[in-house]
Amino acid sequence: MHTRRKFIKISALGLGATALTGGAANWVVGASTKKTISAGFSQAAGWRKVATYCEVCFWKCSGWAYVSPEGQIQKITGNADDPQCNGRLCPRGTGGVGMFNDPDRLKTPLLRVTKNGEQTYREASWEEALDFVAGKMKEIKEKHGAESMALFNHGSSGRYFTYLLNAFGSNNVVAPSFAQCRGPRDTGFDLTFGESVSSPEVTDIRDTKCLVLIGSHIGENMHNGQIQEMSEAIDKGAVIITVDPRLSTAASKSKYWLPIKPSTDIALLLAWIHVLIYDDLYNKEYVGQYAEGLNELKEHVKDFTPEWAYGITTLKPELIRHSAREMANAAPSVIVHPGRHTSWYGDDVQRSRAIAILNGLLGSWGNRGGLFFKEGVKLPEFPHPEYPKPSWSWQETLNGRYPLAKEAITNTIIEASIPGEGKEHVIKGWIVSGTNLVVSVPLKEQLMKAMQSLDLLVVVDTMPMEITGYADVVLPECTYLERYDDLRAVPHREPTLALRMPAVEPLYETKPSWWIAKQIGERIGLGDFFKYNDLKEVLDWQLKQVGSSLSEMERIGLKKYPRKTPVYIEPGSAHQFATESGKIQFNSAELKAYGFASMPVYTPHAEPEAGYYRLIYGRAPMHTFSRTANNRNLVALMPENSVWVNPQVAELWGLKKNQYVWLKNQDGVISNFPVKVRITERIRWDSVYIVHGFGHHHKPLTYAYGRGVNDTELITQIAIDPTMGGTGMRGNFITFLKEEPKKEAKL
Ligand SMILES: Nc1nc2c(c(=O)[nH]1)N[C@H]1C(S)=C(S)[C@@H](COP(=O)(O)OP(=O)(O)OC[C@H]3O[C@@H](n4cnc5c(=O)[nH]c(N)nc54)[C@H](O)[C@@H]3O)O[C@H]1N2
Ligand SMILES: Nc1nc2c(c(=O)[nH]1)N[C@H]1C(S)=C(S)[C@@H](COP(=O)(O)OP(=O)(O)OC[C@H]3O[C@@H](n4cnc5c(=O)[nH]c(N)nc54)[C@H](O)[C@@H]3O)O[C@H]1N2
Ligand code: SF4
Ligand SMILES: [Mo]
Repeated sequence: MHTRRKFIKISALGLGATALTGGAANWVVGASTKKTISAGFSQAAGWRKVATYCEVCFWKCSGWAYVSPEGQIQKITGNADDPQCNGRLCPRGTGGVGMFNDPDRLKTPLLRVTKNGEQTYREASWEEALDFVAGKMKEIKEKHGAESMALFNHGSSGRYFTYLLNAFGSNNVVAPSFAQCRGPRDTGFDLTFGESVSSPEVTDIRDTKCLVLIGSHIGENMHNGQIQEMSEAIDKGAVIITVDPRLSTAASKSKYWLPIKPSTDIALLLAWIHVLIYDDLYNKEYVGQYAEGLNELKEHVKDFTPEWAYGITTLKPELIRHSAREMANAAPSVIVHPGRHTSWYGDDVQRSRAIAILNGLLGSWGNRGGLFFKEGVKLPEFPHPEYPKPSWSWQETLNGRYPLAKEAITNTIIEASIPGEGKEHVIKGWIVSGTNLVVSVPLKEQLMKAMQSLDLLVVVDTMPMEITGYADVVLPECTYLERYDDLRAVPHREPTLALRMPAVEPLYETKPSWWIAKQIGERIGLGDFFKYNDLKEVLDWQLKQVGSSLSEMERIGLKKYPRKTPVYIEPGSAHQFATESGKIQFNSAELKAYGFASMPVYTPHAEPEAGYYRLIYGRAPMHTFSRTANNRNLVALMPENSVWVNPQVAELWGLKKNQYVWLKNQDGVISNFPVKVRITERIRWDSVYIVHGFGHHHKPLTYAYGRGVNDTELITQIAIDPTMGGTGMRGNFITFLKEEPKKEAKL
């Protein structure tokens, strides 16, 4: 069974020699051979300025692509009216054109075939590829029910396939950006305040007097608006407190750096809560009016003194006290940042709850310089028939686990795709769009087993990423610079709408996802759900409902709308939070009802054995996950990752600067490739740090292949959060191999 779907290296096929040559030529001359689209308006140099929003990460900065009369995309800049970027893009957004120019892009649909007993891909027409997908989906529906189709997604394209699946009769839609990312924080804040902090986060950093970052490495985590606001706040004298085992960029700009022993944050948070309550520093008026459960919380944290926390976190009691006092001095203009990637140690909802409670004690939500109330433009949905009601959905794949999961969990959908005796709810087909599961989801063996068991695996991507090698059908999407997409309508401080339109026509045989989803839909009898010829019709219709039009948006790119509701709590108002009682929950009845601790508790986690170091990972400013490792504009800024090692450790191991080593984890898994050693005091001796997203092992990524190391392959242990299924990935430990390991020892 395990050889049913063999991994195919697209490059090994000598595939599309002509397409590849075409690619190389286009890499040099851009899109000059292609017709450009006539919308937009003239610049002095004859360049057109075309409205877009960035897809290099999910901050979605609004910007302009400048296109020369020859049809080349010359540059991309930020839209000055956009409060999310204020006219400035980050290095990744500026380099986004490298996605369009990438010579390794997917160029035509590909179909898996067996030739002389060997599995391979052949180029296919869209007609053929779409017919194949539609045929298989119909078959799956007849045999197993529509619910047996699942979608894995990330980014703009996921929306159209979500719609397709909902119309088909399935709501098994899942994204690693929940269980592997923001899920624990969303759940923790939801339990406490009745709502999550959203994306972009509702942090009022611009006007804060004190910003507390707990493992949130803003500056390397390059969320544009946050960074701009953070430097504005620093200029205005804000105090930054950073808790990180590594001297992050943010830590280097901080008044207090708390180099915590990794995995012990909850002890620190409990001690901070203790100091705020027992030293009488919390915001009494706010807590009295808006929160409940203070007495229970006070009793709960009685013994969690800074001295107690010192023994766990290695942070000096005075440092804990002083930093707590700084927060209280700044309150309510203080933010204990909720973080974003919060699936760390398996008790992450508890940690996020502690962070939420601190914000509650300080009175930050609803006050200037704290967390604000968001508002967005409500766009009506384009009319469509009612979705059929699925007879089961992702909740059933939980089998009674993770009762607080508000979104589907990647690993349970993967698990549900492996048939087993007595398993009632089995997934038989996947559409995967905009997510490179092989690099983003831990537990590779489980993933491989699931992919081998499927009846259908469709991958929609722009690049030949690892995941494409497992597909039955690969559908090449055009990049964000070559397509219309849904309007950006995310709520934030100011309601805005932003448009993405094509700067140039799609290169090669690539197509936008809205078109792909519609084509599949029509082939499986769902034409009524796609009653438009072009997404432009949908956008124009939606815009006209909110007093604009597509032609206006093509001209301005971004439109601001006046707020109808207050940004902060109006003085004296009886504000109700979105919890059941309307009050902030220090002691969560909901957690208690499910048998979980109703207030945060500290639990010790596994420690490295002698000779091993905790593997921690994060971001670099010039890359996004694994998606940019082949982008020629961005690799010029950072070609590969390195492993950060403390000088004491380097000395112990005799490691030299820039030496290449292989990493081996606690389960004997060895990295596919060697990685450069960076010796630095900026990391604690008990941990090593690597930037996620490198070490690609798919040869068609001609630049990224073999450069650096992939953290995911070394994450073979996960700690699952029992409340909502988040997969904590930081309980893995590595050691160094100075010699190249024997081939058979590798994964
Ligand atoms: N080990 C480890 N694992 C992690 C993380 C980590 O730090 N370390 N981070 C976690 C976090 S925070 C998150 S949010 C997830 C993110 O993980 P994913 O959801 O996998 O997100 P990306 O890495 O952005 O997805 C990249 C895929 O999208 C494709 N793509 C890019 N643009 C387009 C497009 O326009 N259309 C289509 N169809 N495809 C496109 C890329 O080519 C690539 O295959 O990973 C999580 N997993
Ligand atoms: N440039 C760039 N920016 C990005 C992204 C990107 O790919 N590239 N991705 C975006 C996405 S989707 C996300 S989710 C965010 C993720 O970014 P964040 O939410 O900011 O960060 P994390 O990945 O959780 O945390 C990384 C930091 O945690 C520290 N750390 C590790 N273990 C511990 C610990 O036990 N305790 C504490 N206190 N700190 C610890 C690490 O040293 C590192 O500095 O970044 C976003 N921004
Ligand atoms: S923060 Fe950077 S990569 Fe993300 S959307 Fe904005 S410009 Fe693009
Ligand atoms: Mo994320």
